[in-house]
Amino acid sequence: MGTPFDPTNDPHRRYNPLLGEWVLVSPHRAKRPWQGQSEEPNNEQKPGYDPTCYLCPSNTRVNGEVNPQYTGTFVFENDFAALKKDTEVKSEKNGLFQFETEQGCSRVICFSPDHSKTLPELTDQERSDVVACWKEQTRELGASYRWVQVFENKGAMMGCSNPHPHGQVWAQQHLPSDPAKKLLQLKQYFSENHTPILLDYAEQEIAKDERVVCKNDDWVVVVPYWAAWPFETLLLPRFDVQSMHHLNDAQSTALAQILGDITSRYDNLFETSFPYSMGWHSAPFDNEEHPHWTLHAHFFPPLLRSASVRKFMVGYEMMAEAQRDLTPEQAADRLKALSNVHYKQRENTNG
Ligand code: H2U
Repeated sequence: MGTPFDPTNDPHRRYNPLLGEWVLVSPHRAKRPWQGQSEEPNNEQKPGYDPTCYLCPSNTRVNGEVNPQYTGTFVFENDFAALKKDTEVKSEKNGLFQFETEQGCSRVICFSPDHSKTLPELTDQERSDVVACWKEQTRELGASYRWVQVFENKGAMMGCSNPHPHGQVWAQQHLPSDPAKKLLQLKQYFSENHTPILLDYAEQEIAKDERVVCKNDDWVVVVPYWAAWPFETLLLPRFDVQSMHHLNDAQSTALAQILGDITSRYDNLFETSFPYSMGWHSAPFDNEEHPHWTLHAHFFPPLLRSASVRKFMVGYEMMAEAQRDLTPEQAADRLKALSNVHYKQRENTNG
């Protein structure tokens, strides 16, 4: 017989009830040496305005259109949209060969005219304007499309094509694969427990206090028990709400505050602009009630050990299932111990 199971050291699998998938946790692997790829952290101070940036106010985009002299958020139709609203509706199933056309739209959302800033470096008021913009886009696109995906790719490591602070919104007629899986899981839990899983989960995480990174009266950020990415977090409301555009003013203000908190902690972790993909899951827009659904956001950041060493989701993860090294509890402890004041602001205050 081996030594008794130690979750901080021994391999185990954790269940993700949102997707019905498992994650392999191998904490002992965090100690292994690394001689692989190192990313080049980019800590260079950007100018407030970059004449060569496609997203800065009054600059000309790739397609020749000129951006207005915007002063807050600015939304435009993606010049290289992945989805088009007028694609002919068509589907076909021929044995193993099945397709359906998709109608939708993709837009770019500039968070600020200031090229040098990122979400954590904006003021609470400026972040509130971003939240208002997300709400407006969700409301508008939800009137025409079944799924509205608000997201942000931050940093070149996550495929972001431009350092200007921006995100995107894509909307489409069909429910994409992961939200479709999630919908089934959330419905299943609700039919068995008569409460939304994510409200139960938020309450239980707050009570346990093992994976909570930060919270305010309306929101909580946790490293989920089933996190796959090293410093993955889940941003949850502490009240019943299905969609982004249903947030009231106080809830939106509290959201702007906690967004500043978690993204500042992320940047403080390795004192670098922390890359991630984040996105919002509002309930599908299909004219049905969704009492099982709770609005939430995922942050999927790739960095593992430093500003230059990332987690690769490759071989085993591509072929079998997600795998992580440090435990979610260790990741939460690291993030929780950090200041929520952005390191650049501290440097400025300290002269
Ligand atoms: P990402 O950095 O997350 O890739 O988002 C930037 C988007 O901006 C990208 O999808 C679009 C790209 O297609 N874009 C334009 O629509 N017009 C431009 O002039 C440059 C970039």
